[in-house]
Amino acid sequence: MTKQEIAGILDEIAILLELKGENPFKVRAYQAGARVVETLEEAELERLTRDGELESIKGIGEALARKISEMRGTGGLGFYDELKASIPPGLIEMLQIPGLGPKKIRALHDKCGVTDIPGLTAACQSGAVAALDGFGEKTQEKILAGIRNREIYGRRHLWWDARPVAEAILEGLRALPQVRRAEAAGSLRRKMETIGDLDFIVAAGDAAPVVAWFTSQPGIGEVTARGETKASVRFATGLQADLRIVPDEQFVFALHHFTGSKDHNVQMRQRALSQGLSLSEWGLAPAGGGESVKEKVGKGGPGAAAPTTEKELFALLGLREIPPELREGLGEIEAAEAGPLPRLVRRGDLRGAFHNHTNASDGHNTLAEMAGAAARLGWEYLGIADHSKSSRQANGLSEDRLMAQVAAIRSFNASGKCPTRLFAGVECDILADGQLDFDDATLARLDYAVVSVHNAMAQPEEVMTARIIRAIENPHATMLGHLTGRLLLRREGYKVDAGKVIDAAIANGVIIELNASPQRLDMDWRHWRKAAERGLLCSINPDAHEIAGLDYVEAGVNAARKGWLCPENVLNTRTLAEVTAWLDAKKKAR
Ligand code: DGT
Ligand code: CA
Ligand code: CA
Ligand code: ZN
Repeated sequence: MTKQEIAGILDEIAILLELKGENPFKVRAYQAGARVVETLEEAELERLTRDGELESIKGIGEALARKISEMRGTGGLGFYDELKASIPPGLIEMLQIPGLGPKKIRALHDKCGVTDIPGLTAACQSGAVAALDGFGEKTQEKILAGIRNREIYGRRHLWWDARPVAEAILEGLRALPQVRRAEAAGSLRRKMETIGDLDFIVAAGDAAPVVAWFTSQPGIGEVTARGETKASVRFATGLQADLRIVPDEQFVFALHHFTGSKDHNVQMRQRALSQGLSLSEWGLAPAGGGESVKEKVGKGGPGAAAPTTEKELFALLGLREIPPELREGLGEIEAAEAGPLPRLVRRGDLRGAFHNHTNASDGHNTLAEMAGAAARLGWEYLGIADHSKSSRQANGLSEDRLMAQVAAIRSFNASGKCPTRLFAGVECDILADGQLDFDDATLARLDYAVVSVHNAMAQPEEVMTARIIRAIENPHATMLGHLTGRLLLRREGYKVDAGKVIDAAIANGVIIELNASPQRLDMDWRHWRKAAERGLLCSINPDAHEIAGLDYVEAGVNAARKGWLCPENVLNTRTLAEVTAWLDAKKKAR
């Protein structure tokens, strides 16, 4: 365990002891111990532990010394585990409620019998908390508000929603005269589908004005931390943001470190160590010796070749540059050692998109409006895929209405009004038994069909898997829509065996879509690398229900890049002629 981790556990022990109503002196001893450990250098802590001399330090007694040695030696602490297990987990969770400390929680437990947050909510609503000594109406209100906020603050945020917030901050930071470089790091930069908090790294000569600017932005609900070179804020939406300001020469190291992921960082540090180097957020320096990396930085040795870009940083460790999207500790370092990484798909590679709705079903724009928007994006083609009749909640099309739309599309193309060519398709429901919502004769009149599950989502995994595979085996199925039907941060997907569905899609020459709607991003990027290697073709589908929805392809491209997809893995990077030929070949194979 690092000294920070040890200090963290000691602090937590103090809180848990307080929660149990232990002697305040004992509580304070752990808090003091945590402060002492924090101020030690790692190497110093190492030596003291090894030589059994921890007790020689003021503030660390025999019992504490034994516990620190145990944590250092085993990476755990039996005492802590037992302590934690002896307290109802609901009480520990209550610590997250703003304004509720261990003493108050203890009183609520002893006098109201509260053991968890739902119980506390009920006690507040009944007025029992207000009646307690030392609580009152005001405190009761504050606790209820804290419980509500905890739910909002604890939430993650869609990348799509966090991005504009981050861009505005970044723009503002870069405009400050003190700021030399500024970047967003963390999961936002890695293009994760959801974001815990924003992380900004800034190189600036004078940090104070940068901190002052950052903590006074509109929309900030609370400044949760403010230091000389860092600050944290929480916006009214619950989204939080961390700022770190570093000297120029540390910028690239801080940017790399705080971009993460943690797994990627751990592997990078191991790689550095195997080359006799120590990599950290501060720099790259020779490993070993008593100095901390922070002290060694810039003192010569291999690390003296100070990189100013991540490309140079990777090169110092014998690696090609790794795009942030791939930094998940999933084999990217091995790949970057072996040679250049694949040329990942980019938004500019897309020449059209297939899964789009119009106001014929549940979309908001007309065929012509959608086509016009696609033309403005420079797209060569746009596939229309409105819902089929069983999706009544989405105003799904009957055979007649679908055929009327096909006729409208054919005449729109023939009119020459629009440079973007429309394809006539459908998002056809996969019925509960795996049959499609339209018969063969109807489907045969279309250019393609996206097949999707929209009902009977609670089927057991085996049933759902067989159902979807049956649909994939239908010769009229061109691509499978949203594999799991998940809605990020809102609804789990239905249970389905992705591996078996991928096998079936490859065997039948069926595409699986990467639904690019920012709250879907389904099939998940974690499946794509292996699936594409085995020959699965992807289509990045915006599932647009209005003109603005076409832009969702950007979120889809993010996920595709995280899945190591290259242009050749994605159908809608192909030209109109290539796509037409592909669809024709698929029809002929029936
Ligand atoms: P998030 O905010 O939950 O969406 O995910 P991240 O990846 O943005 O995580 P965050 O904000 O906690 O930290 C930003 C980066 O800083 C993280 O990706 C890697 C680095 N980092 C943070 N804590 C640690 C740590 O304990 N060890 C290592 N190796 N890196 C860390
Ligand atoms: Ca973050
Ligand atoms: Ca953070
Ligand atoms: Zn759908």
